[in-house]
Amino acid sequence: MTVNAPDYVKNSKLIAWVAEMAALTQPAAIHWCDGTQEEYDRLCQQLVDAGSFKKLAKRPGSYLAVTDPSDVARVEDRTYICSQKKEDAGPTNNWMAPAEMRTLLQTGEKALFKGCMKGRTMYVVPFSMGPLGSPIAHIGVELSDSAYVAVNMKLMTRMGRAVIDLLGNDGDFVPCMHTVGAPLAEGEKDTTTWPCNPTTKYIVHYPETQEIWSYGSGYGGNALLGKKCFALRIASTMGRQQGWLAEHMLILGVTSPAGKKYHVAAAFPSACGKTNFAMLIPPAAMGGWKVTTIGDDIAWIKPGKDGRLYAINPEAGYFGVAPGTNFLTNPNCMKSVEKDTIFTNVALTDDGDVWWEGMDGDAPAHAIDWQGNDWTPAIAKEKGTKAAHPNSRFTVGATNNPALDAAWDDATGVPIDAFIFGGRRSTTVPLVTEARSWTEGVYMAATMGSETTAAAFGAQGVVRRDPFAMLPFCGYNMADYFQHWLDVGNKLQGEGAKLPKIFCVNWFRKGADGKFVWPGYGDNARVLKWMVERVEGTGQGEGHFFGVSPRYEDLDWSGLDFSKEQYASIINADPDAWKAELKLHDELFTQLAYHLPAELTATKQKLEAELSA
Ligand code: SAT
Ligand code: MN
Repeated sequence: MTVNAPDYVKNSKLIAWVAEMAALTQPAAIHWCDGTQEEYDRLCQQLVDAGSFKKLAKRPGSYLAVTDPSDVARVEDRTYICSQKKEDAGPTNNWMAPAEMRTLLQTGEKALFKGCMKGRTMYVVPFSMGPLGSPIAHIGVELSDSAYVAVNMKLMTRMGRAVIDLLGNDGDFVPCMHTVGAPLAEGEKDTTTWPCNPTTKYIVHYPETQEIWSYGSGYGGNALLGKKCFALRIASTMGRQQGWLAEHMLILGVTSPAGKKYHVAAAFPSACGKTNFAMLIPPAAMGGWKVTTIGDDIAWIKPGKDGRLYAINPEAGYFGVAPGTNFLTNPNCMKSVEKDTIFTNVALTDDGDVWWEGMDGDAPAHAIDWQGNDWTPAIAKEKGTKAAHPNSRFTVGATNNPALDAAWDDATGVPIDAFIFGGRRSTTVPLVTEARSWTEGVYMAATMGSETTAAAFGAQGVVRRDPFAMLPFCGYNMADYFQHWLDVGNKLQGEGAKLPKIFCVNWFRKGADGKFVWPGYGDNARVLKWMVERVEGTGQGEGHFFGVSPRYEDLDWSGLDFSKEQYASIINADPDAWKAELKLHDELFTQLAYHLPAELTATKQKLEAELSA
């Protein structure tokens, strides 16, 4: 079939690839996305007509999509790193030999991608991860048979004709193949509102050839391939080769009352509050601190000529968790989603608005839950059904965010002053600790643990090691990734650069009553302020075996009633608990023994010695 490329497409590699993929997948039509608002509106209307989107009367330009119950989160057990050598994927990734995977997906007699788009339109979605033309940015092209993917990519990335123009005749791009894996028979009309393959899913990465192949899911990180697949798994391997970092980090700007501005990048596992932290509003009583958002999920960080690390947000929108978001936990987010937002798997109210557990005010008397059933508070009480899926999401462009940083789209990025690593731990890990060195900071990040959440399929609430919050997202051997972090630091230090400080935080300690002790959200600004003071060299703290933590008197308590006893219960590092914790680090290190940096084992021995002293 002819690929129907518009006149402005001059890149022969792109045209040839689209032709090859069309021959493989056999779509009924090909649509080249130009990224215009007009196109976005048309595709959304098409999704409304098909019954896949509901237009929301209460939120201008906004829609609700509900998925197949089998397709609500990332599928880590179906996610593969297909490097030539198994050890290059490492023990924490699923691996299959590239040739074997290609047989399964492309070349075998029953290859899944053969004819997988029959009866559907193939969307050609050109996108830039990062500001157009930025030296830190990279380009991808996603081919997808999902209009939901096309419109989400418009909100989440810089998408459309400008990217094609940037590619020119011979520019390079990362090819991203996606199908919902639900071909239609000759003459069959699609009757499903969420096409996907409920039984077969593959999220596949070939790091050596920098390709992504995703089959069977239409949801989030499985299908919006610029996000976790490209910006983390593929980009982490690019970064390793080229000396930069692709991280699961938000980026924020923090400005002191004196007008001094700092930049922080922070890693937390999925659904642990990165979006809330990136948009936080410091308590007014603290006297004029301000936080602005550069990104809420992913950071690409490259060393600049001055030896500092510069970060961009490769994305252009937020794909955030809805439940628990309200005017207390994240007012900027609530304002962001008032219009021009796509909601997925939240509940629909009778007056044409959305609702989720933890929204402000009373629950609606009646709603339609994410599975399409009647929902009332009484039904919820009786059957325990949630109106919104715990991993329900909103997709919204960054420009809707009232706290958007003025430099969020700057091609040079912002210089990073501090890295933060945080997990969800009800015990053991103190509110905040500063690492005494880059190596100890890397150790902290490498051994981070977190209680699992609904963002991935599987049991929730169990502690798993999640090094750098990258466990599901590192495109190569995790031990080599630790070495890469050490190498980046050592190289810059060797060149005389001042490295960002590294902090470890835990907002999630619980008291004997099972409730969170730390108020979190806006009050996290108190911890942020201490970090800034540490960067400036004015902040005080107390050293312990693990690093430096603030004493009660070192934090700004203006406007918050939080006792010394409460504070003691979340800042303490209990030696017995830590002896047990270090045993868990052993398990991780045993798993990652192949290529594990000797610097990290040495750091562990040093910590053990200090703990026993
Ligand atoms: O599904 S996504 O990967 O986009 C969201 C997340 O898990 O962080
Ligand atoms: Mn994430």
